Amino acid sequence: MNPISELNTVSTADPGNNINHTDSLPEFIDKPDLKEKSSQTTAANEHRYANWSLERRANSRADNQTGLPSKSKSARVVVVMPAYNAERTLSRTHSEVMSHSCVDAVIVVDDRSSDRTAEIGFNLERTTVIRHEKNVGYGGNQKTCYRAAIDSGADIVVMVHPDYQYTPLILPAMVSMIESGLYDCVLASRILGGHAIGDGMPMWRYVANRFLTLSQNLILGEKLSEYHTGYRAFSRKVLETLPLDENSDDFVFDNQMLTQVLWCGFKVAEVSCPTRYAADASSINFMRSVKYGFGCLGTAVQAKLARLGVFRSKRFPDNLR
Ligand SMILES: Nc1nc2c(ncn2[C@@H]2O[C@H](COP(=O)(O)OP(=O)(O)O)[C@@H](O)[C@H]2O)c(=O)[nH]1
Ligand SMILES: [Mg+2]
Repeated sequence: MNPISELNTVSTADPGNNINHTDSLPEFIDKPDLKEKSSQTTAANEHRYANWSLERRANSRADNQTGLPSKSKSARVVVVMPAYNAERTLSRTHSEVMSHSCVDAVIVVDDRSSDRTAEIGFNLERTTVIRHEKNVGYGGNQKTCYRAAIDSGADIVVMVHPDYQYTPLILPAMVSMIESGLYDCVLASRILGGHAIGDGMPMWRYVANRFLTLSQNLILGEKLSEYHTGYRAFSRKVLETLPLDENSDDFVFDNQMLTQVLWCGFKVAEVSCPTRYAADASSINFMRSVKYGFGCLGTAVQAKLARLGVFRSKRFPDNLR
């Protein structure tokens, strides 16, 4: 299936941005009306968001004072957000992402949400909204994200969940690690630094994360602090190389993609990332997590067997090792 062929796609007002990915305005959007509703929603929800990020931001130095190299115009940075029922948190995530001068554009892919995610996205600056005509799942959503990012000319692509669970404040650090040429992929780790439980990660999730990570490290011979973060940066080369269409359309896509990154020998870095577990952030439920966990183990075993030559896999092809 090619999800792109099943999309309604939207290009938003996009000053200074040259995304030309899509053009047909969707019938479900009436622009003036949406603008009004969107600002109402934003105002109404303003007080609901946890304030850790804003407080931290007020106390932090501006992006151009951090000592990081200033934005190299040769690298186009596109942030992609696979969105599903994210109306409560999309604007906040977006505004913090866009507060960094290193970001050129945002692509929001709405996987046929039942809320106003797409309409809100449509009003965000330098943002392209792509709306699936039908729900294809989290992995299918990311396939669209990466395809659109490549089409838009991205050199560096950062994927962050729009549920405001991961702070956009470390985005420049992630981008600069790729921009340096030292790494192809950067993972924002909730485990590295040891703050996950203090940040509110439920104990059962923490234990499952640690168990799966240990298992995958042992099976794959790697040494990552976690394989399950929803905040990752990739070089264009990674996205052009990986056979992403061979992966699931479900949540295990993330794990399969990361295993492909390792399979191909791309260099992976990790940075510590605080996480927020608030009521307005989404989290997959226990049963879906169990399915995800088995999927992760299955992915690691599959990669190991492919490496041993026991069987051939289109997901882990010999020519990419
Ligand atoms: N396409 C799709 N995306 C989903 C679905 N459920 C959650 N998401 C999105 O997937 C991302 C991760 O889901 P989330 O529930 O936050 O998982 P978490 O990693 O446990 O916090 C979020 O950006 C959600 O918007 C779904 O059923 N379909
Ligand atoms: Mg979440």
